[in-house]
Amino acid sequence: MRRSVARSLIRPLALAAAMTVIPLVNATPVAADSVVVGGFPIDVSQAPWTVALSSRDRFGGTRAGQFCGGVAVARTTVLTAAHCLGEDVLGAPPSRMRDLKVIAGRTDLLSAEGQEIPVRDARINPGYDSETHAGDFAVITLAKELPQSAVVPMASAGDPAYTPGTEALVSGWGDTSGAGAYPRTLHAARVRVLADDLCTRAYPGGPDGTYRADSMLCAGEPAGGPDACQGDSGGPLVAAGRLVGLVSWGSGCGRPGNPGVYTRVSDVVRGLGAASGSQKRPQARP
Ligand code: 4AZ
Repeated sequence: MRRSVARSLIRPLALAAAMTVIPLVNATPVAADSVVVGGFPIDVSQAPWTVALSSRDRFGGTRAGQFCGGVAVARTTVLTAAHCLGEDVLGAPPSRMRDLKVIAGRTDLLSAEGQEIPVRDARINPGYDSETHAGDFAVITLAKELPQSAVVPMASAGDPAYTPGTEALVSGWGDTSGAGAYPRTLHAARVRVLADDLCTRAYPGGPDGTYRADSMLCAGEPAGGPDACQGDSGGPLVAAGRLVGLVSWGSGCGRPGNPGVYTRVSDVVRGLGAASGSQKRPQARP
């Protein structure tokens, strides 16, 4: 299996010292074998929870420093992928980044629409496994509130939105061609939640990662086509009005037999519940 874009683009923390690549710039292009990342342009008002993570210091200003996606789940809380905030990506821990920002309410990265909000705090899931990509989420706290209309609810375990066959929308500023065409404006693709089976078979383990049904979600079209791609990582997959996934990894983009793999949001909800529960009720259990 060829090296996945996710792994060639954004390496885990553990390998930080070995890698100095700058995401989006040195990325290995996805094979030119007629990959179609069949999305379409949208206005941010159609998916107002979609935000861009930005650092102009690190990634330059040509695309407003955009390097990953994110999603607003509360007025000051944004979720993204753990692999977006690795030291190999940022060149430093997120807490040391002086211009790490979340851009919200903006369709065209180079416009002045919406707002740029500094990151007050960023926590990478301590359980993130960079080998399998399990637990690929991080929680960002914003220095300023977003409007409530920009917030999307998270789908908990058992939510029917996770049922295979459910239509879902993935949005971001990532590669629209599979060959390194990064748009200035927000795009989306219509995909379907797929049976875990399909991803278990596509990703049984190996250099690309390992599909784990308890913490990952499989989505795309079985025949290939619409898919998330490089630069979309951390961004939202929304089904039935609720957040079910965060763009995480996959082998290439839009290829038949290689669906997109998303962080399963019910697993994030569980993780967040455990974290806040242990803070609030340290000795609550008898
Ligand atoms: C990436 O590198 C990436 N087609 C994101 C999603 C997918 C592949 C790669 C899924 O950010």
